[in-house]
Amino acid sequence: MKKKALIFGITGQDGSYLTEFLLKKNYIVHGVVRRSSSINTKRIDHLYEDFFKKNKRLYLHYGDITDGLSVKDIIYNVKPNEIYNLSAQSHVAVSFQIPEYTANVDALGTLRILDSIRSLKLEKKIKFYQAGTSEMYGDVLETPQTEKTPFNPRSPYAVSKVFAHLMGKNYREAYNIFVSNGILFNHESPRRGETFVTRKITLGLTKIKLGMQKKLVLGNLDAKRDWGHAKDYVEAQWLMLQQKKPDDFVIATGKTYTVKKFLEMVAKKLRMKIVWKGKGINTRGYYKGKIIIECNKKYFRPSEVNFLLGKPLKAKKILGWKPKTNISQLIDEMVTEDLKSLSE
Ligand code: NAP
Ligand code: G4F
Repeated sequence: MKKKALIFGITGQDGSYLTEFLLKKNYIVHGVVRRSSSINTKRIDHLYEDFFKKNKRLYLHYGDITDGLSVKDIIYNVKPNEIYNLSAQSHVAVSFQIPEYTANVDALGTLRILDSIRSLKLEKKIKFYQAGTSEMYGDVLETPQTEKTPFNPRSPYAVSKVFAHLMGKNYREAYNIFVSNGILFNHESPRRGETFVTRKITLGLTKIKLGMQKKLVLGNLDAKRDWGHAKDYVEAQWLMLQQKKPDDFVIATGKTYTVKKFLEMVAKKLRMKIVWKGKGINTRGYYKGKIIIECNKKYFRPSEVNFLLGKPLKAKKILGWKPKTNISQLIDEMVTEDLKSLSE
């Protein structure tokens, strides 16, 4: 019997890589797509199978994590072996503008899945993965961050994810449900949303190089992040559900860079020499004598997470996982794909 997986958030960056990964492992994959006025399946269109095809391996269902009825109904009808909850309002800065919605999706959404598993009495059948985040460490209380580092969240997004993480742990202890929480540090790819800083930089600098854009306006260039490749990180999500016992795991590269350094590495790949002037919000980046990088307070957060650095030792020991892609390979791939899509 083929294993069945159900992915909430299948249309997102991670959802698309996880779907590819599971199909290669011979799973039948079901995914939840939310209704929108325009088509939002771009990242999985290459995997789409005709509705009427026989022996299909990918099934899409309309649903929404804020709608408890659809969540329960889909779980009841699919009865998967594994559920991956990747759905989220995942933009930290946006979570300050729509905090109630963010909590509804990211915190209560997780509870809706957990309680559906419980009330449908599927505790023994389903293993559940919850997409937790390094943002939960917030204003970090220890470096590097491990599974034992206390959480100190700094945004409505991160507070909601702490709720989801703890609720997962509670359902594991109270109802014996197999719940594994990932604590994933930033992971990027050519499929990364265009308003996250790495993609904003690769796309922005590529457009500037091609003469399609004049300036790139950013926020805090001094923040440090531990950046990996999404393709590597979905493998860790799967590995967590292949264990005998549920547990929580930090997934990271163990290396951290400033946003400014990331930008410099992208510029180098594009053979652009940037000359910096000024500091903090007054930082300016010049290319061929013209200002191409500026900072604006619009892109600063009311409370920032200045520094993140993960230690994925437990994942290495128990899951046998380690990152395959370094930051230079990640940047190469992102820039190459942006150059390709902009030249088409
Ligand atoms: P993403 O690209 O923003 O994808 C989020 C997914 O959630 C999309 O499929 C989105 O659908 C879906 N979604 C949003 N609201 C929903 C709702 N109300 N009902 C159902 N689905 C909804 O995020 P990602 O980068 O793939 O990340 C996957 C998960 O890992 C998220 O939970 C994120 O918070 C978490 N995480 C990400 C990182 C990272 O660095 N990427 C690190 C740690 C944790 P649409 O396509 O329709 O918008
Ligand atoms: O790319 P970012 O928006 O990612 P952030 O806030 O770290 O969150 C991402 O990673 C988390 C894991 O740690 C996920 F849980 C979350 O869902 C998301 O995927 O910002 C990275 C850093 C921040 O310090 C931000 O202030 O870049 C800084 N930054 C500077 N200028 C900017 C910009 N961020 C964005 N989005 N846009 C800018 O113009």
